[in-house]
Amino acid sequence: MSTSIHPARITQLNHGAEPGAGPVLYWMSRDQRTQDNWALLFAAELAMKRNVPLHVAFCLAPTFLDATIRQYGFLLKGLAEVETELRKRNITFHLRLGAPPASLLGLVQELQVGILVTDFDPMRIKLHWKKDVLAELRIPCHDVDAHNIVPCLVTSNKQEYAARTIRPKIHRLLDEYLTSFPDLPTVPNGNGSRRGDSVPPVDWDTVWKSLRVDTNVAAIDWLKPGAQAGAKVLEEFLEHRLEHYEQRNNPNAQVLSNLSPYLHFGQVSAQRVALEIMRSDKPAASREAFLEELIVRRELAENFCWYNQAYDRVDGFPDWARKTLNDHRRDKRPYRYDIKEFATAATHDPLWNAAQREMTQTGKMHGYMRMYWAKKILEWTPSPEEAMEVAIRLNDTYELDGRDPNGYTGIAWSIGGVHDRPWFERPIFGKIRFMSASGCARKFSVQDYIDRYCLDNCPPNSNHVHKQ
Ligand code: FAD
Ligand code: FO1
Repeated sequence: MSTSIHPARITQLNHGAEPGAGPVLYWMSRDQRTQDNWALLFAAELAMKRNVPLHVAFCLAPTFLDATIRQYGFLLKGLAEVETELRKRNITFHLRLGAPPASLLGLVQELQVGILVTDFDPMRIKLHWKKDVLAELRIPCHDVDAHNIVPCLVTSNKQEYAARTIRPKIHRLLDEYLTSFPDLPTVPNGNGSRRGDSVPPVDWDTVWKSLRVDTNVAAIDWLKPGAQAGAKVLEEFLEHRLEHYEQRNNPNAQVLSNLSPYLHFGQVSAQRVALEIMRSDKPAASREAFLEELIVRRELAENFCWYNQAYDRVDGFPDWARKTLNDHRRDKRPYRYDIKEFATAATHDPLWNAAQREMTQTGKMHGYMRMYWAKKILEWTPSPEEAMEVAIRLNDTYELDGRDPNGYTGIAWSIGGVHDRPWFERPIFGKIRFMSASGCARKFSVQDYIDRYCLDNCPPNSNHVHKQ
């Protein structure tokens, strides 16, 4: 099927099914944006070629892993913008309440959909949703990698050991895949099969009431949700912070992009960010350091989750790491905390507590601190299994960018040496890389960080701290 979208981004998930004469439906999930979205562009192209309408649907699950009202708020406000933008291009947006497959298959039936388009996502929950939908689907389904610059399935056909092994495979393909985007066209009505324009605008209040999530994790106000706000955060990063990005390992320096929530919800395209970074006149060293994280580290995380479905478990760790952690399973833990003590930043370590408070108060812990934070959870829990559970639970409850391949991979790197190598052996960690507060103090002012996030008994979730 010739298309202006690179064909290697597209994988037909079921074979043998003939396309129907009805409209094209893009089941939006990973990439919640109208601009720079290869899955949406492909669906629009299909609709125009077949002269049928284009519909877009988002199936809202009442719960999603450990998401709370904090993350659902960010997601829903972003979707409201998607609905408005799609309507301008004669594309109908459906918000379906309930997890797939039922919420999706009902719409496929109702609209007599002729072809289904989905967006690539390595997460287990998404693979299950797609498997259940495909079991009942009688029409073709095309999965499009709209999240990665080099499609995950193209970069490598196996789990990569480390950044150093995947980097050349990605760099070799950037010229072919890091291209600019066509604009999303207005899609004509087509030859009249069921139009969606009789679909009233989404009643977002009813949607909000349908949620069954924890409402105690307050929304944050220092980042505005949605594609337009995300584009502004990118602009402001390019202007004011990118040139200082070599200070990225100093949590007091506030030089990170703050793009991860927008990338996680797909409100901003990583490919768009990369194009803007390449175009920037800021120092090459800063731009390269940033692209290493945005492209190599992020797409390494996708590779890990896709090829290792135990990405959130100890048995997903490399053999050397599982062995060394087993050798030290019985080592005495100097401190032991349960998830409640961790969640309320009630440990003996003011630095760790500050990192936890940054996460609960702002919804976004600094990248450098996430490594220290996760490694101490390994040190202060009875087993690596419990450490994984606690780290993932807290990360996915409080982080705006949580419930993401980057998170499972970052936690597996910290606790289980994934993509890392063996270090000098020590109690509890074995050969897993160790980090200490004194090590942090050699890199940045620990006291400044503690003061910033750990004013005496500030109420949890208080927003007294505002990021820039
Ligand atoms: P910037 O430094 O501005 O980076 C820009 C983008 O590059 C990020 O948004 C991200 O897409 C990518 N990136 C940067 N660092 C990494 C990395 N180490 N691995 C993969 N991609 C990276 N990231 C999440 O998106 N969600 C998570 O839940 C998450 N949990 C983490 C837990 C632990 C224990 C660790 C060690 C890392 C985790 N990360 C997670 C990765 C990284 O810390 C964040 O992506 C980053 O701090 C987000 O802030 P930023 O966009 O301002 O970062
Ligand atoms: N994707 C969906 O298709 N439906 C949902 O209801 C949904 C809820 C949700 C809540 C929090 C969150 O962080 C992500 C959520 N996602 C949902 C998935 C998300 O859009 C991303 O695709 C994955 O989390 C990243 O791979």
